[in-house]
Amino acid sequence: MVLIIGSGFAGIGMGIRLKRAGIKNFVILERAASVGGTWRENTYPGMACDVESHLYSFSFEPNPNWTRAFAPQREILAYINHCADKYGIRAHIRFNTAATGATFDEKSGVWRVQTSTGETFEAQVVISASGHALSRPIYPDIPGRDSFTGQSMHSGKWNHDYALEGKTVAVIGTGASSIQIVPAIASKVDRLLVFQRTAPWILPKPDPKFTPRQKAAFRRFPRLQLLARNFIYWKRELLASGFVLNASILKLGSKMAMRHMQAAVRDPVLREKLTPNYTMGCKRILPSNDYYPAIARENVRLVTNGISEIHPHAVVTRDGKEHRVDAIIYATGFEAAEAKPAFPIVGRNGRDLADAWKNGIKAYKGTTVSGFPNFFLIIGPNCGLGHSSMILMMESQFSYILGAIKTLRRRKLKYLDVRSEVEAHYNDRLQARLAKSVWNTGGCNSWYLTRGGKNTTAWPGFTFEYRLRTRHFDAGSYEQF
Ligand code: N01
Repeated sequence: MVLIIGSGFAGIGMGIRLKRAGIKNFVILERAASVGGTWRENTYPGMACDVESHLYSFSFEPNPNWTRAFAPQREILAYINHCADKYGIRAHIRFNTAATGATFDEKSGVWRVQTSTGETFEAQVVISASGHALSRPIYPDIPGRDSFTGQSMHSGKWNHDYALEGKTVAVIGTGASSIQIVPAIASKVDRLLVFQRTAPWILPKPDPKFTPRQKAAFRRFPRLQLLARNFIYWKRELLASGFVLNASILKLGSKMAMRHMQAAVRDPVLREKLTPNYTMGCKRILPSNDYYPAIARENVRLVTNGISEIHPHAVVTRDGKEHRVDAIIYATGFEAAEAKPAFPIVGRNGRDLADAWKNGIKAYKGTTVSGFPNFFLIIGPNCGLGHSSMILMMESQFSYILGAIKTLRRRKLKYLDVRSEVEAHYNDRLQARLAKSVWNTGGCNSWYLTRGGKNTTAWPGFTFEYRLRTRHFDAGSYEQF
């Protein structure tokens, strides 16, 4: 049996690929009551994908009905549900069932996975599709945070019962989530204080609505949609050249971003505050047409003095000023570079994955870890992209994992375990490449890096390179039993 953990894009997509390969004996564990992963959990106002939906969707399931170029959260969630239904994946899912522990039995070559419902599943193959990188919210370590008596919420855990109308609201953080939240709530609240530590690079977002005629054309001529997808794909790969080859495209992008900001913001002091002080691309480049106009509104203030503490009714900045607020929204991101397994995963010789990762998460091709046979990660370490759709990476991994499962079956093996020297060599080369990338050299701190400065999240290349490397399962890199 194959056991998949998680029913977001990764788990549903993997299930579809297994079914299409004729493998029907699989179960998907889902801790919640419905599918969707990050697109189910994150429901903050203004939430949309920041990659165009024609690309941010499965290659085998184009959707001609996207209402606009960058679809909102509810459409993406509906798309995942549609995929689960169309391909008959729902019947394989055990809802409200979280994995709580997994132990490999070397003798039988079987993983025993315990769940929150008290069951134990036995599986030859375990696939972690639980989006370990961006599913656990981070709250900043600000003194007095717990003393706040107003409403606090994280962008990833929005409280829809709290009415923002007429309130004075603080948003802490100016990353991908914040720049979507701020414009969505600026006109609703009485006053909005946006606490910025580092200014983001923001580019215009060409986000047209698709007309009924365009949608009909996509339906009638699927090749047209494929053409649109390919155009977006190559445009974005061009951007990757800036990240990994330090190509001049980022200089061009920086000029564009500056013009974009200056067109919306007239106040020179505010412009100064909004000007990033690091190389574009070092942090995720954000697309938005409405963030700068929102920041320039009368009822919105950009606070850049740095937060020193939080009082029961206020956020206090380093200049000693108390900013009284009714609510604090933490748009402060997720554990990514420092992500640890959500539950104990015990491989060969009783070794825990948390222990194997104590000096930072790492894997071979972001998918397998030496000592943890027949255990696969989707969007594991160093699979993240700064420029394109994560679904491209997932689909590459689906093929690679399927190749491994087919090898197990064809060769009648108990298990495959990536050779430790292969994994080490892969990571040495990866880190050497990353050392030259804009994430490591661009003069910023970001969630791509651990506190010690190691890049454990980003893929240092083009997505087609990763596709080529994962196209065939390289059984020779694995110990076979
Ligand atoms: O989190 P972030 P996010 N005081 O880590 C700030 C994905 N995503 O939730 O830059 C003040 O990017 C921090 O400041 P600094 C996407 O991959 C995708 O926005 O560290 N500020 C930063 O501004 C994205 O990259 C979509 O100085 C503090 C912010 O909090 C990832 O999720 C949409 C602070 C955190 O930004 C995470 O995005 C949304 C403090 N003490 C998100 N501590 C798509 O559309 C932290 N900050 C696909």
